[in-house]
Amino acid sequence: MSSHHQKPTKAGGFPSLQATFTHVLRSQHTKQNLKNLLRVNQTDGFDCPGCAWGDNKQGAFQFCENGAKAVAWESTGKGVGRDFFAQHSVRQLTKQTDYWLEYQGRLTEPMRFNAITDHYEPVSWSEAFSIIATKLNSLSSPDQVEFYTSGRASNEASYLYQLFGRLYGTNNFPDCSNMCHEASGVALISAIGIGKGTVVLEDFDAAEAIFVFGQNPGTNHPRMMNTLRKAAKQGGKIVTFNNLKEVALEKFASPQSPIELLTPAATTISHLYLTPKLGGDMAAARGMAKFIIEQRPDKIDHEFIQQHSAFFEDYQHSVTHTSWDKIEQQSGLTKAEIIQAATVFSDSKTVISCWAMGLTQHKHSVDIIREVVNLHLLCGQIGKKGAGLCPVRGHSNVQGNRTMGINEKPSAAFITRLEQHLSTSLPRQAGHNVVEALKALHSKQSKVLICLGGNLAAAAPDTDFTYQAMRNAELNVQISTKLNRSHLQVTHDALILPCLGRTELDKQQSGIQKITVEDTFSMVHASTGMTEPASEQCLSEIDIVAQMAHATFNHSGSTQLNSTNHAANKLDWLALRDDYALIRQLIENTIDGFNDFNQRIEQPAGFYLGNSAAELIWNTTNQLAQFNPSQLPNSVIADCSSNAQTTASSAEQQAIFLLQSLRSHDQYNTTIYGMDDRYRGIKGKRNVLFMNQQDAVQLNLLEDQLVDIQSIANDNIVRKVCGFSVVYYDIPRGNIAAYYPETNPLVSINSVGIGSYTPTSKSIPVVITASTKQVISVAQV
Ligand SMILES: Nc1nc2c(c(=O)[nH]1)N[C@H]1C(S)=C(S)[C@@H](COP(=O)(O)OP(=O)(O)OC[C@H]3O[C@@H](n4cnc5c(=O)[nH]c(N)nc54)[C@H](O)[C@@H]3O)O[C@H]1N2
Ligand SMILES: Nc1nc2c(c(=O)[nH]1)N[C@H]1C(S)=C(S)[C@@H](COP(=O)(O)OP(=O)(O)OC[C@H]3O[C@@H](n4cnc5c(=O)[nH]c(N)nc54)[C@H](O)[C@@H]3O)O[C@H]1N2
Ligand SMILES: [Mo]
Repeated sequence: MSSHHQKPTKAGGFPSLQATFTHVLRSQHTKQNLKNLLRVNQTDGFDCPGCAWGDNKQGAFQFCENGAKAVAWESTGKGVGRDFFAQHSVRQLTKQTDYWLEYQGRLTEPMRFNAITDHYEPVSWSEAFSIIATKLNSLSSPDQVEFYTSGRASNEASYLYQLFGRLYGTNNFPDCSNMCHEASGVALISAIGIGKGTVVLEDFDAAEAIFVFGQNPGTNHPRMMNTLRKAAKQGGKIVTFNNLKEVALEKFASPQSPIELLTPAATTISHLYLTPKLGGDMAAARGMAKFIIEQRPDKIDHEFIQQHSAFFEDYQHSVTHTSWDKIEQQSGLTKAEIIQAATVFSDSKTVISCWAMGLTQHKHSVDIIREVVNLHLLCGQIGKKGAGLCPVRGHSNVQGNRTMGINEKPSAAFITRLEQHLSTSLPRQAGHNVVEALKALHSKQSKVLICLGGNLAAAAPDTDFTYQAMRNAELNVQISTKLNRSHLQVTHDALILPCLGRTELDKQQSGIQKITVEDTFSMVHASTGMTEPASEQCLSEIDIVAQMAHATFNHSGSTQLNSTNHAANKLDWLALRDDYALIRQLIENTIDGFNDFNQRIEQPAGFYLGNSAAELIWNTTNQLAQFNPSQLPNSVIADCSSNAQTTASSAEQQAIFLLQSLRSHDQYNTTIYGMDDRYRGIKGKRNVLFMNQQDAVQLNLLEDQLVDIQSIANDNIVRKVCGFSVVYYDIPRGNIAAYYPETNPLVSINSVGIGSYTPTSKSIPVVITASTKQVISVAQV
């Protein structure tokens, strides 16, 4: 295919090393950052804030290009304090890009929004905590507060935060998981009785085949590339299912191999690379199961099925009644391609399946993931060395957050255990997830939003709706390291509370503190920062949470909310803040798997929390792993666009495309590091639309031509983004791709996954039109 945008022929290699150092050099803290990089993921160092992939704490260096960007980004010499905010009103800041906002540097002092002047103004920490305490004590119900968490917060910070929220009286814990791997959790809990991956890093050495579904590790989990490269070199077969041809999954050169670093040499990663249609992976996996059941019955693990599973007959019936026509049509793959993949799967003694957002952000994501689980149950590929399921987590501690109780639907057992230990009663009814929290704020049912990290305004769907929801908050509290869009969605009262980052030295009364995190393999380990804090005024997240709780529960004008809450008053929040080992003791006393917590984190690689399914223990209702006999969905598009066809016909019979929103190589979620996407051949821009050349030609669209994208929903709200330039790309016809967060305005707040409530950001039905902007500019020329 001819395109102006040349993709490289391999990923990694020298350009990767070069980019690493460019980012470090640009950060204005070069020496510190080089020192930092050598301590990333080392025994005595800090956990890389980049992603949740595990490591073995051995080897010369454990960082990758994008981990280096994350480290350098946090440790910058630039600061944002009172002078900055005096200079810029909130209105002015709103006009800046996400890139510009974060590029201004680290937040250095607590600030309060003044609605009259439209500026943030300095506020003392004690005043800030008193504002929060007064507000929380004035509400008529604790369910009027939303406690959001992003997945970077440590185990200690998130544990304390959920304790604060629950003792205050609510389970409103919307978190980034709700937009991320929620479907994995829901699917795995119902299928195998635990919502986490069943493999550990060592299993990859023993896997004969590794399936990678809907994931772009070259950019988002670069350390996983070393694992895949090693597997490929040892003769393991890697099978990729990805809507796009991602170069790192084709060919990868390790920056740690001198030959691959300096010559064109690279390792071929994928033995087989299939490009299904968006949302088509359930059909693809169903096809694989159909082939095995009907053509290779000898590969079915009957012993496993009999001993360990339920509903196999129902599943078998469902599979045999799924037609190849439907499988081919919905997956966009041919029967022959699916059989190739199925053959690798069934011929391998050990198989691991990995997946990320390409499976989790669809309408029927829970069923897609359950179909992958079905395949593993069918062939007994779980609960043995080298085999199992691996949802690859995003944020570096998002899995730990859930373990610590950041969950709007806590299990009864978890609450009971907390209640017993604290001799109190806690709320049991489900709280709000992200979509519900935004709706509650939008309707003014909720009145306060507290965010422990993240950037909800830019991460959440339906941008206009989300902005309005946040602006409706009577108090918006953002605990952050960098200025972002979420600080600007304010009309009433708002606070910016600057905190330490993962790389920074955290000194409290009892000395230098470490925190702990859990990686995607359920390994818990310690992390100690070493850089001097960005400002003396930055507090640790734990300190901020402890002081919010202390102020709220010891408030002089205390209402019945806390005067009845003896447990909250009894807890010495400030003592917990002074010595994080005490928080770990509390965790040990209330959460399974954390025995001798303080001792065990002294071990170099930390400790393994264990996984019941990996031990063939199924914590489901009938103590067996569950086959899911669901039929393929009639449509992969969410219901909110069920009348898409009619809307489209009124819009001049325009072709409907399915859009996925994804990450470039130069971003960390809503944090934009730069405007390039090296692995996809994009330079200096982010408003691009990847589309199949034949589709473009049919619409008379030239490469680089500007287009507008409008989504289709049945609620008469116009959701549109303008001025995206067309890039011809290797993508199935009818599918298109563009970056997140630029395309978030297109995702309806009502378009969510069944059973997961996750915004369907990988299958947005849209129409494309030549940009009117461009017509004007052409006319001007
Ligand atoms: N550098 C960096 N690292 C990160 C992040 C970051 O932004 N930057 N974000 C972190 C977070 S929070 C997360 S959750 C992870 C995200 O990690 P990924 O899930 O890798 O992130 P996305 O960019 O959303 O990529 C989705 C991939 O799935 C493919 N895909 C989309 N839809 C489908 C589909 O229907 N079927 C199939 N088979 N493929 C599909 C896309 O082509 C793309 O390759 O990364 C984490 N690590
Ligand atoms: N359309 C679309 N939308 C998506 C996605 C998609 O693929 N497409 N992906 C979804 C996914 S997977 C996720 S996880 C969410 C991400 O949603 P979030 O986790 O809310 O967003 P981030 O961009 O990771 O948050 C960045 C901000 O975190 C703050 N920060 C960074 N480090 C720290 C720290 O150590 N402590 C504190 N307190 N703050 C810190 C900084 O101020 C920074 O501006 O977005 C989701 N939204
Ligand atoms: Mo994520």
